[in-house]
Amino acid sequence: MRAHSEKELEVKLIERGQGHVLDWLRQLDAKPRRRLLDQLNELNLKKLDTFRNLIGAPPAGISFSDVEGAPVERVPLTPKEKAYEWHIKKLGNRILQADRVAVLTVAGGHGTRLVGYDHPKGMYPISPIRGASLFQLFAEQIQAARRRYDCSVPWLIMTSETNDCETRQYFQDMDYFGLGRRTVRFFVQNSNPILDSQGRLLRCEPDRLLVGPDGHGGVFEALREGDLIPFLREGGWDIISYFQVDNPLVTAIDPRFLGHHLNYDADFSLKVIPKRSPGEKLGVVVLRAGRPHVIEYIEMPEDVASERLPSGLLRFLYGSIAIHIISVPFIERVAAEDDVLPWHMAKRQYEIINEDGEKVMSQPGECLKFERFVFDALELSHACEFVEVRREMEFAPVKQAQGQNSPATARRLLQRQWIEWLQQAGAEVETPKDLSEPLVEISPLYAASPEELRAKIQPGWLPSFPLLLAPEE
Ligand code: UD2
Repeated sequence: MRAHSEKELEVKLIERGQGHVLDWLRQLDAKPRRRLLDQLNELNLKKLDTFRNLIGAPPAGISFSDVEGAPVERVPLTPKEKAYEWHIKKLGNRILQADRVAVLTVAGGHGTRLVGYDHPKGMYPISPIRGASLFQLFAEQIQAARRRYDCSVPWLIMTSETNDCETRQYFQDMDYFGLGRRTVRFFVQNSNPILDSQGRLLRCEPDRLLVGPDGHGGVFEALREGDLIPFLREGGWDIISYFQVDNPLVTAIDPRFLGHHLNYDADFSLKVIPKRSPGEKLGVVVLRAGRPHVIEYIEMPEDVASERLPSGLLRFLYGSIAIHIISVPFIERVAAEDDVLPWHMAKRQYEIINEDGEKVMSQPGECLKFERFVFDALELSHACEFVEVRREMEFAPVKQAQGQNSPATARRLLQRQWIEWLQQAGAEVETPKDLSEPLVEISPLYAASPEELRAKIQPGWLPSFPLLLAPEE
């Protein structure tokens, strides 16, 4: 982007209702003034215009007259369905053996709800006995898949301006968890200015604009700008297994999911679960005028979310748990087109510099953040597949410090899963009533599924707790 002269910049800012920024500049000494000017020069004015227009004319609420629940590939129950799934899984296995799969984790969010933890969320020590981080659990799953399928599975990690350095440093300190430095690729998503309700720029420091990551939908632009599309193409990885950094229960590489994606010739597939309650914070999967779509929970009016069919089931039952398979040619197509994904505006609260130059907490909802959502790309897909999974096997998001979706609930769910694996593998174990204490942990490097565990333990084995099953150092 060409740097504007100061005069040009002044004009452009005034034209966009940002005259107050000139006062900020006047009050700063040379060095901080330069810093702020550099940041202003880097602003994407086209996006700023878009955001200001959005504030002036926010999109109308969704009309649900042409919206219906999306068809879903259900969890197999009958012998016939299970036999079909066996073929699907085999297809997935073949794609892995052909080394076509890369993993992508979106880890650029601010994680502001995890109060008290001031590092990238992926570094959070989540496992109950070892205290392994979210990143470590994913790394071990990738390592296990590489061995199992004899493939290379590169790992792409999207960070943002605020957590990129610390994330990279952490991986370096952990020696990339043995994955090999060249096979872990970081790329940084873009940031957007955060605006007040009049569309005016805000500051987080006297010489720094308040900005925030541009949403996980920024992944397309960021992959393109990070030159990762040629990397994927050259390596022959044409399928991406995508998930969020906050879910330690994710099956990072899932042959069943991959198989469904390929079998349907989809370019975007999503894992879904039945919502536990109308208000559960999951985007719901629907057909809108016949086209696949995800309606984010904040855009779903309460009365619509609670509507039930005569069967008693929710009209919009299935929610996305943000685990996707995305084909690389599709990513290339979306990334090549600018501005195809819509912007969503969210009201938030941040620390800002007020008119008197003091740092204060803004009013709740006073600051407007602009984000894109990866699932809006569904609109552009030729074929997409919604695949139902079991909640207790796939979804334990760490969103907030306490209560539901906290580290404590995630640890309980991880332990419950490992106990079930032990039972399925033939060990003599009862499910304990209280799973809040560290009791059991199975590293994916020891066994990444009940089948792998069965090959390692004797039927009738009576383990003692706490039990850690991990490869010997
Ligand atoms: C997300 C989904 C929701 C449901 C839920 C499941 C959205 C908008 N909603 O809700 O439908 O599937 O997850 O857990 O996604 N991230 C970035 N960059 C950003 C913003 C987010 O990398 O600019 C990452 C972030 O690090 C996290 C993930 O995306 O891993 C989810 O972000 P969130 O916590 O804002 O989404 P949430 O929980 O509201």
